[in-house]
Amino acid sequence: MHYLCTIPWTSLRYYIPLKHKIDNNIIIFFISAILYVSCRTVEPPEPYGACPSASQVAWQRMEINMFCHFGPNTFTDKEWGDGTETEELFAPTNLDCNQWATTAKKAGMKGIIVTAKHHDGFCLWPNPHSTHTVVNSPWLDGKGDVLSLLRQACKNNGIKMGIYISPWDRNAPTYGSEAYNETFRLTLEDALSRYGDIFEQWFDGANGEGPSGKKQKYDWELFNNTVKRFQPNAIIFSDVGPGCRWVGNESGETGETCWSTLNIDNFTPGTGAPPIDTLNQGNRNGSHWVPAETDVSIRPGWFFHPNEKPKSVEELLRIYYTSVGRNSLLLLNVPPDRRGLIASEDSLRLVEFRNALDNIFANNLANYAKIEASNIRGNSKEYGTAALIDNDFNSYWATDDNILTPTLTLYFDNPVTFNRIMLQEYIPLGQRVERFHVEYKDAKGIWRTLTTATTIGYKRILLIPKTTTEAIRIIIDKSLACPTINAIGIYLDEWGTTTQDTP
Ligand code: FUL
Repeated sequence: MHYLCTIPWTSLRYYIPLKHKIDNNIIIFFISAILYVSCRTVEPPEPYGACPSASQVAWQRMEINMFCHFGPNTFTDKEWGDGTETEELFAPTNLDCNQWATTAKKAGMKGIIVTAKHHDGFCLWPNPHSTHTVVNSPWLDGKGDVLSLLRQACKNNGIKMGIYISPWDRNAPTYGSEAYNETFRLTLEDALSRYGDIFEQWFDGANGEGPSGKKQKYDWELFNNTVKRFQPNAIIFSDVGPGCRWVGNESGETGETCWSTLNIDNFTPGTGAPPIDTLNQGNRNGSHWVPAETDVSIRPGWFFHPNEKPKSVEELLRIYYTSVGRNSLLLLNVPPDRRGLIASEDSLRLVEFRNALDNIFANNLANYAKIEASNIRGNSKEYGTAALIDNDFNSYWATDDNILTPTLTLYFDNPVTFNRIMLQEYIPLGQRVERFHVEYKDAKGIWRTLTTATTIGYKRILLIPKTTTEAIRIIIDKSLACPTINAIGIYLDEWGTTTQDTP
């Protein structure tokens, strides 16, 4: 809350007729009048529509996390096991979760989600509700526990831990009957109660046949309630959340329009999910806050295959722009190999990727601009344009409630050359901007349109041709409520993803 206390105390006496003896009542009258006019409270904007929980905001701010697909498929060179694989197969020679966590940390990732149980049913931890687990493997004489090692490694490196547990189980004898839902609940309960805080529970919507040849009717309410009971702050991933949603593809492509809100009533993960396009773009004014998570692998497969190669830095940058840069969290899969280590090719690639990101975003040209807004909420400094470049997530530029199409103009003393524009909405108050465009002043001083775009959300990065100018303006063309923007960035990416220059 901001008070416009600009009372000229020292000069107050000049407002009072000097030839009169100063009467206390006159002073009180003047002070009250000035206080009334000057000390108006500028209220923050009301939240708009479905808004994120504190855990969802913290989750979104993680931006890039690591996915680790690891299990029997790593040893059979397959993507899906059929559940008949012997436990003997699981024999990593040098498993080191610390290496996973340090790699994630060097890559600037904030969390790791491991496939504690994939569709083949094998459990990477000693789950007492199954015999198809590490206990019956030769690894560490059956005394190993990947979740426990990962927990420790994450703790050592300040990384959060999440787990993928597939409801589809091609090994569980009860799969396809009501009894399986209870077995799955106990499995979840075990994994979620033994290893401390879990930031994300990943539910795969896949639902095929089990050993009996039958499919399972999943009790999603039971599964979600179990997560909520043991890990109340965990973000539950599924096609329809409730914590975050699948983005609808595995190629790293979030919709250019991407609302974090989604209508989820009467939908379920898997075949009962909304259409792929809806998952990709969300619903404008959707009933719940269910932001998009973009899961994609650094290699062609999810599991490690010796003949596959990791993606190039250019491909990873493209994925960054089409995921984080489109209001989504990037969950990048980096599969450990048969030793139980992330291959050096992959870890090197991740470090190169991180260096590229750090270089691109090191110099925010907006810091050198004079930024003017067509409207500032209550003319208050608190909601002024300084908030756009102060690196404080909780401060933001906002307009008066009735101003839905404001303009921000950035003036530079010397021309700047750039090809990326980054904007962030203050999502604790909801997602508001529906459409905007960007203009630049050409050498003749004429404003020209550079690009048009739709949603912003937590983060939007626009890729534009390389442009040199002394002024840029961002014009919000449509907003569901007064815009609340907490950051602006103007950058030059020399990696060459956009080479064309603006004439
Ligand atoms: C899919 C699974 O079938 C794949 O094996 C992989 O785990 C991917 C992340 O989700 O639904």
